[in-house]
Amino acid sequence: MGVENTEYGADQIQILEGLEAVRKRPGMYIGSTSSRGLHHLVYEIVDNAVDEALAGFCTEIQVIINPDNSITVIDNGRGIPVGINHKAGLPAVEVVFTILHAGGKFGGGGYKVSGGLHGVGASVVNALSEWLEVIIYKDGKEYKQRYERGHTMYPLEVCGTCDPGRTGTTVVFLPDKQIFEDTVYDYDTLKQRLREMAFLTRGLKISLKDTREGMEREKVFHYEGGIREFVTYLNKSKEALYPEIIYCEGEKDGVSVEVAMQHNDSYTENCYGFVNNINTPEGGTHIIGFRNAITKTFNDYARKNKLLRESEPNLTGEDIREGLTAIVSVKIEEPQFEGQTKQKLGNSEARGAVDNVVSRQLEIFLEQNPSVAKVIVEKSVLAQRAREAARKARELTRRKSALDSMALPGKLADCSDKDPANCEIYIVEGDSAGGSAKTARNRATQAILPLRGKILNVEKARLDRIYGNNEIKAMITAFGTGIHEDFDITKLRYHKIIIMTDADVDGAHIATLLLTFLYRFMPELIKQGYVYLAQPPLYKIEKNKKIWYAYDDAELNKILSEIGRDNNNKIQRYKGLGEMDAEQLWETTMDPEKRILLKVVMDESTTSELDLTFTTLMGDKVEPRREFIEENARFVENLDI
Ligand code: TSJ
Repeated sequence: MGVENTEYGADQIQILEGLEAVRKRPGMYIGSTSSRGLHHLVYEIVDNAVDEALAGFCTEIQVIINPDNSITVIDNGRGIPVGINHKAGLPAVEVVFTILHAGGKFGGGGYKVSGGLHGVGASVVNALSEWLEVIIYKDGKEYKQRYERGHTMYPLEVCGTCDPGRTGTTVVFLPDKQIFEDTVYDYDTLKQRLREMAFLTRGLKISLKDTREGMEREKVFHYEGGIREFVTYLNKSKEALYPEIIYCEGEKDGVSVEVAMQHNDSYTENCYGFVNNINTPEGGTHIIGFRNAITKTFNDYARKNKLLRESEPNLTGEDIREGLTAIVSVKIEEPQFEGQTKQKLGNSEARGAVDNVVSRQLEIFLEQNPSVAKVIVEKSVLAQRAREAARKARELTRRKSALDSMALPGKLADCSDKDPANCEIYIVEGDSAGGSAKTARNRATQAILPLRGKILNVEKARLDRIYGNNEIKAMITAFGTGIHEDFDITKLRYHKIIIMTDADVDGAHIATLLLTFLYRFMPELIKQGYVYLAQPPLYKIEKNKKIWYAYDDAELNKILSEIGRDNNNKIQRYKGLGEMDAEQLWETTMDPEKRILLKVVMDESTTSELDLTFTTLMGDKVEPRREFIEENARFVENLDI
């Protein structure tokens, strides 16, 4: 007894201190205790099962949302080892769940590739769960252990037998209500991330099942094509320029590289980097390596095959990436993350590895597919010319504003306060609504910029046309930030940019065109929370000289049931902002004391999905666009009601 038990006790103390630290400062380990952190717990557990798949021992992962919002994750891998880990004096599985930072390396086979925020380990999930149970199927036995808030409830036990061929790990956990602000799982959030994981792990079948009452549904993700299918998926609402998906795969200096790409007929670049299955919105060395490789390879090919005249300059990376959708996925043993949010890959060997793998294989692909090569080079040459024209247009506007330093657009009714923190600008659809807004506004702090007619769809126009567009020029000069390489957020003249459009489908469309412009050209404005949508009312109800406004049908019904449904009611449905006079517009939509504003937010955890939603909306295919408008509310969060 003696000796071993004492040591066990000492270990236990250390363990509890470790997990106590996680409970004291959960944000340090999972980023936040908001809904985002809550979902992170699932990804953390699933990541461990995906590692088992990457090691070649697991083909299927099931994720189940249980009726009580606990989560079950089941894999058919080898099962977490149950033998005693001699350093800790505990079964390996108990080490995994109770010792902080215990990775998946149990002697020898160091397959585990842990990512940035992820890979902090199952023990963190355990520490932040009211309870967690692990069941392991191995050697014809079923092993089980339970923990509560990180404390082991009983030694690992054999609780039954199983088919001798069966192996796998099942984890069930209930996130702790003492830790998380909100403990209700969102099916769509999990669905998006699990789909992404399935794309990134070719052949792995991942299913998601919601068993909560009234929400029952299920989805299976299984892509034999891996990231090739990911690219097809991202391009699904666009026209591909050629049917092939260009695919490169290889390994160098311990970095495994996988790249898939295809151009579409749009003008924007959609390249996503992943390191150990985690996306890197800030890019890094893997993305630099990819860009170097395609710039060099396409220029070499174009010169060699006389697709570019000797007098013409080289294509830039930007020219070649116009309309390019690409996934760059690397796996690396010890990733170094840099940058403000630790989302940028720093390992220099990743640059060389991606450059090398892509250069060699892309060159071969281009030699073997000359018609595809020609289409891409021709598109790039057009992009080069448009870029040159855009540069000239920009230079013109820059020179103009240098001559006349306050060259604000003529249509802008500016506010008098000069402190941006106090100031708002309303971007208003149509001249008549713009007129009412100008009359209604608080001249000190509210500026009005009316926009006329159709807003240019920046997804469907080249840069020269975009910079030549009057509405867009007016917005750029009014905001004051400049654009492109000149963009400077500290020069922003208003801390609220409020889009005010009619409360109908056309209005929603105009709002999304404006959001698309902001998202593509000034994403920082959205990221830093400066962009809002105004919410004009849908109905005016009048009875005995008293007036109510309703912002949706539910509110209309509520008001009507309160004041009584009778013939003295006058209900007006507003078809547009223009139907309101200045006073009504102020009262319902612009008065900071009474109005509803929706803040536009951007969830960066699944960048590719967000981007898809925007581009789907702007694309040619009607059906996805309608769906988007209906789901539009997903982009925005309720604000100061
Ligand atoms: F970590 C965890 F608890 F969160 C978790 C781990 C959760 C789930 C759902 C699955 C897993 C997991 C771990 N699945 N498969 C494994 N495999 C191992 O831990 C394992 C098995 C055998 C060997 C070996 O060398 O024989 C090595 C390892 C790492």
